[in-house]
Amino acid sequence: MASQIPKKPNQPVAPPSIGSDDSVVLERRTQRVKPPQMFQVVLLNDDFTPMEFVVHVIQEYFSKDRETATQIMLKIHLEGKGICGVYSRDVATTKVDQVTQAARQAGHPLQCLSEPVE
Ligand code: TYC
Repeated sequence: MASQIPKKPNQPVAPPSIGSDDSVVLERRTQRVKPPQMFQVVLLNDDFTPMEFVVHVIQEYFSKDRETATQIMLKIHLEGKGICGVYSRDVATTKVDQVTQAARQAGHPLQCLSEPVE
């Protein structure tokens, strides 16, 4: 027989227990699993990395179209830093490593880091 208590999506239910009159008791539990911490990947401005290289990096590694990538690059250039994307910890770490390696290989000092989203 189907559960008698309406269940919100993903709302956990305790294992059924048997009441004193042999009835089956389903106890609703509040959600215990909190969503994972997310990390924003940030590029920092510098005086040496060419604008075109930064636009290319934002397109390639953060899947932005050219116009969006250009807007993000200009924001970094004017404000000192800018968020390129928000990811799980592992994906953010991989993005930082890939961008840093691409920049060093091309001889640019571009700084990329990840930080927890509040
Ligand atoms: N400031 C750089 C220049 O004038 C461009 C730049 C933009 C560099 C963004 C890094 O994250 C950066 N060539």
